[in-house]
Amino acid sequence: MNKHAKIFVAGHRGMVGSALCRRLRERGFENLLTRTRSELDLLDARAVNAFLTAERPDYIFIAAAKVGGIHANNQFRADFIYENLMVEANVIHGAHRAGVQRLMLLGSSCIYPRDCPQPIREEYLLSGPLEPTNEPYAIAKIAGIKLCESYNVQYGRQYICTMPTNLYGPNDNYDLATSHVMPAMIRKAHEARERGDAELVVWGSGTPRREFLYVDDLADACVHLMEAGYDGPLLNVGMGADVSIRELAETVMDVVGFKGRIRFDSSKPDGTPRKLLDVSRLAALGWRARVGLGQGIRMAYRSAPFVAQQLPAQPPALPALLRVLSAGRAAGAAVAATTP
Ligand code: GFB
Repeated sequence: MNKHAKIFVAGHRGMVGSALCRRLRERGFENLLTRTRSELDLLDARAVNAFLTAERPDYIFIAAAKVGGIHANNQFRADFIYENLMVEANVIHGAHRAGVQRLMLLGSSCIYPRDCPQPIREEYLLSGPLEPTNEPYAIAKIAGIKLCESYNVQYGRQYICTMPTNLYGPNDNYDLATSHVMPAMIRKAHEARERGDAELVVWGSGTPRREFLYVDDLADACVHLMEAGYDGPLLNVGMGADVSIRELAETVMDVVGFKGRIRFDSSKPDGTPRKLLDVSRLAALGWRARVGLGQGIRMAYRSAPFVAQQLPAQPPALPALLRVLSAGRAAGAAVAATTP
């Protein structure tokens, strides 16, 4: 990849898109092309075509998507399938029409069958029924994969697809009604500690298992693949290890310093029992995740809006921050109270 290459990051304000921009800049790519939703509506095929034909980027990363946790996926089923199908169709077809040769579509581990063997290998795609709570979203993402494969076969494009496991990190969604479990746990534990609550409510039974990847690790993998010129089939991106939702809640409570007990709310769905990706295909290409779960949760907690606002304007370097956070945890004190 030429360092002057023009790179369009669709969805640059989201958690994944902003991490991709950070990583691309770190790697010396400065010619990044971005558009906010009000500048370019990715649901509008005509506008997307006009934009891509005028700009003709060398590379495209599709990080734009309608995403959410188990409740949002289940509740806003029409929005999830419609918006994701349209964004993928518009950007992928528009890219082809504009002569863009290289593109990466970001998907999700929920594209795989609900009850497939673990860890999940890429070839299990379309081998069984999907998890009902996120079927519309998964169908849209599978359609995106098939769009890429079809343009590659019919027109010789190099449109690749990466399927990350559950992600977390800076710019995550902390709205408790629509978020994923990680930001929900961080916010709930923080607020429970601030209020002095006796318990923290965890949806479902706590037994489902999930794999969590810090979003900067995902961005590193994506840029690594683009730079390496990867143009093979679908690739999983994960840590290669998972935890139960109960273990996740306990780890988050430990980081945040909440000492109460957990109460499970069985009126909420569990979703897929387990989603652990087999990452051997990616490992064979020379990439592995670097941020461990405890370290990642500390960094995510530090960047959460309700914590970041309480910290000094000039944050200390990361190692110092981690010391501050663990000191706060040991004392059971608010992060704000332990920082100068
Ligand atoms: O992260 P999450 O919403 O999505 O939930 P999925 C993971 C697990 O955490 C489920 C439990 O078993 C939830 O019941 N959980 C416990 C909670 N407490 C909470 C809470 O307060 N909030 C939330 N949100 N969950 C999504 C898919 O599935 O994952 C998407 O719906 C996508 O399509 C995404 O694939 C990565 O991992 O179940």
